Amino acid sequence: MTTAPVPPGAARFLRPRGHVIDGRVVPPIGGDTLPVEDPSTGEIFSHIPAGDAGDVAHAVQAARASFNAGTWSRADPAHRGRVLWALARSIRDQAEALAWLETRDSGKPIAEARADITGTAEILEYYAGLASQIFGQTTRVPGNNLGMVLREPAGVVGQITPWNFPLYVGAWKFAPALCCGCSVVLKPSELTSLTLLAAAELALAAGVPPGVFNVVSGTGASAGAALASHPDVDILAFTGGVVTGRKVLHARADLLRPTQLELGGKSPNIIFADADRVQAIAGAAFGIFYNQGENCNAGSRLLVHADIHDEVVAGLIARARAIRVLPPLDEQSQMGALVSAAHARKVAGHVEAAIAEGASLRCGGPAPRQGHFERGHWFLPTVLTDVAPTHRAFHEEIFGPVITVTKFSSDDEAIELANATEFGLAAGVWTADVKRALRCTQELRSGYVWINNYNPTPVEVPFGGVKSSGFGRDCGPQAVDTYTTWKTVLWSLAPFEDWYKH
Ligand code: TXE
Repeated sequence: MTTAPVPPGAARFLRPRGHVIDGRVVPPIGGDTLPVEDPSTGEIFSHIPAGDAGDVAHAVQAARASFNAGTWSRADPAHRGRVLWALARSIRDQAEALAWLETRDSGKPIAEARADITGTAEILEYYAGLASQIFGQTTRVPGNNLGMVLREPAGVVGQITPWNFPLYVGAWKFAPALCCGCSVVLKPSELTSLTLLAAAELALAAGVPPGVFNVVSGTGASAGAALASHPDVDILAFTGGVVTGRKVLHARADLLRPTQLELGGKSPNIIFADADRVQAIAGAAFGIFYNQGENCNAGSRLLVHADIHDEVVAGLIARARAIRVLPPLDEQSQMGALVSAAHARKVAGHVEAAIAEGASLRCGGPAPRQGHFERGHWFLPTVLTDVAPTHRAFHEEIFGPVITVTKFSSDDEAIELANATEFGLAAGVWTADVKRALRCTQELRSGYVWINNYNPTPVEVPFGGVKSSGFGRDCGPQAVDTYTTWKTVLWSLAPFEDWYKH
């Protein structure tokens, strides 16, 4: 085993001394901390500040003051772009340290953590370029008026983020918000806060003014709920589970304030009989097993044409068994540990329920408690076949390395099965037939469709869902819609006409 060494820069961010509020590292008001566990060993290797409503109020106040002061909100967009570019550069410079921290915090393989960090820099670079490309509109309107429609930064933005791609999905939120000139208060998942606390410090060094990018760590019930229900938060953006998303939306409804939600899914990955089998099997495996399946767009429901079902299942099982489930810092690791004991129990419960309902466990399940699986939260790549649309496993998000396989016999049936879910985040289609592919893009009810591909989510194009997967979009120019508001200015070019003159 070749274990990635502790990179020199990691020590600086390993034991955070506080939240990052108003340009300073601030210890939590209550003085409490939360333990940070290495999911692959169960070792407590750090502590993070346990923020509460007081810390959140402090951060929101700092964000509001910085927004009103205009140091960022009214700065030249080109300046904002240069600062975001400098932050991207600093993240690239610290890439190995950040990847190492991400791996320890989340349990994902070091190779995948490195991809997250590179992706984070790419997100920042994209929004650095976009900062000067946010245009309003002008139009002549009746009465010889000039209508100017300005795009303005939306104000103070609250962001609540998950544990599966901590820094990467964090950047999906904070990069466009900063690009637009907003001030941000971000609450990372209490399970994985290290890299976002680090990013807030790096942002300060890169030139983001104090108070513009604040990170407050803490539990969802305490810091998260306080942020979601804070009356001075203009926009709230959330990525997480459906149950929490609903709570956040209730809090925001009481305030009558806009909200963006990305809530995961139960995404179908459809293999038609004419598909390139080798590629489709590789895509199905990558679609579900990347990041231990802890992926909102995981291709968790494989739909396979009956004629090729057995061949695809055999190929998938071979792939699943070949994945190297190793300690995540091992350079050879292709799958790490699940994020927590509670989550591992939940995943195991889903698999047990599926078997009880008639599914066949073809490979995988909880890892035997021996060797490097003795401690930590391990689950092997799992394939369940004979899964019927009536089964819970067909409908409920498992969020682990578990794929269900269901047969279909016609295109109509494939599309009907694909859409038979309350979610609508993503879908994959494997076919050599252009017409069939186009029909799927039109009829699949989801925010994302991959054709002969699965998983890439480049920042240039929007990401988000329909139905219970949420609304609003991360990424692309579309994210600017979340973090800006329109202001209409009507400028008269003619003398004012007195309505009461007669
Ligand atoms: O996420 P939570 P959990 C799905 C996945 C997973 C399930 C539960 O199926 O098994 O959700 O995961 C904060 N007010 N996804 O419970 O709770 C919390 O601190 C405000 C899909 O770990 O949704 C964290 O920062 N905030 C998903 C964030 O919400 C609250 C990624 C997300 O955690 C809060 C993660 C509250 N009352 C899980 N309670 C995706 N879309 O990718 C918690 N939080």
